[in-house]
Amino acid sequence: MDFKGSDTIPGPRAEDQLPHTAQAAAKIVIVGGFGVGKTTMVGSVSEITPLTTEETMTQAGIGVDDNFGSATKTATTVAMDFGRISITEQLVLYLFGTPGQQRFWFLWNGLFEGALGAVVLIDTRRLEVSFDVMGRLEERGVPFVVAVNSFPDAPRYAIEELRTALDLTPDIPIIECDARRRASSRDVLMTLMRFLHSLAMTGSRP
Ligand SMILES: Nc1nc2c(ncn2[C@@H]2O[C@H](COP(=O)(O)OP(=O)(O)OP(=O)(O)O)[C@@H](O)[C@H]2O)c(=O)[nH]1
Ligand SMILES: [Mg+2]
Repeated sequence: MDFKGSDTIPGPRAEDQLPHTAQAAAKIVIVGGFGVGKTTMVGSVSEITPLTTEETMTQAGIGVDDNFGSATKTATTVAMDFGRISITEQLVLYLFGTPGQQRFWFLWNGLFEGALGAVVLIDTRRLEVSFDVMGRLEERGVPFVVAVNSFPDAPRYAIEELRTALDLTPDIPIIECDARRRASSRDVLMTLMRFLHSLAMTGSRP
C-alpha cells in the first residue's frame, strides 16, 4: 500500500508563525452583546487568519435568539473567535471574541479564565445588554475598557453621557471605534494596554 504523503503534517504558514522577537503574551477578551461587532473586530485586527465559529442563523432561532439586525446579519458566533496581534516586537496579544447570543453566555467564564483585560464593545442602540457583560467582568476581576462601535443609524452620545448611563467610574476609558477598521481596532487595544499599565503602576490591578 502506498502511504506516500500521509505521514507529513504541514507546519504553520509563514504568516501565522510567532515573530521570533516575541517575549511575552497576554490573553485579551472581546466581549459584548449580540451583533455588536466582536467577530468583526477580531477579524480586522488579527495578523493571522482568525479562527471563527460562526454558524448560519436559521428560522429555528426565531423566538430563541436575539433578532436585532437580522435583516443584514446572517451568522452568529457559537463558541469563540480567536486572533493574534503583535502590539510591539516583544508583546503578543491573543484575542478571544465571545459569543453574543445569550444561550451561549455559559461559555464566557472559560473564556475569561486567565484574561489580562477585556474590551467591552457596545452599540448605543442597545446599551442595556452591556450591563450584564460588565457585571460579569467585574465579578471575575477582569479590568476592561469600553469601545463604542459606531453604527451609522445608532444614536450618538457624549462620552460623559455614556459614562453616566453605563454607571462607569471616571478611570475606565471609553472610546469610539469602527470595528471594521484595523487601525481603529488597534487603537482600542492600545487604550486597553495603557489602562492595564496604569493599573499595574498604581498597584490597583492586575
Ligand atoms: N456600520 C458598521 N457595521 C459594523 C461594524 N462592526 C460590525 N458591523 C456589522 O455588524 C454585523 C455584526 O457584526 P459581528 O462581528 O458578527 O457581531 P458579533 O458581535 O460578533 O455578533 P455575535 O457573535 O452574533 O454576537 C456585521 O454585519 C458587520 O458587518 C461597524 O463598526 N460599523
Ligand atoms: Mg461574533
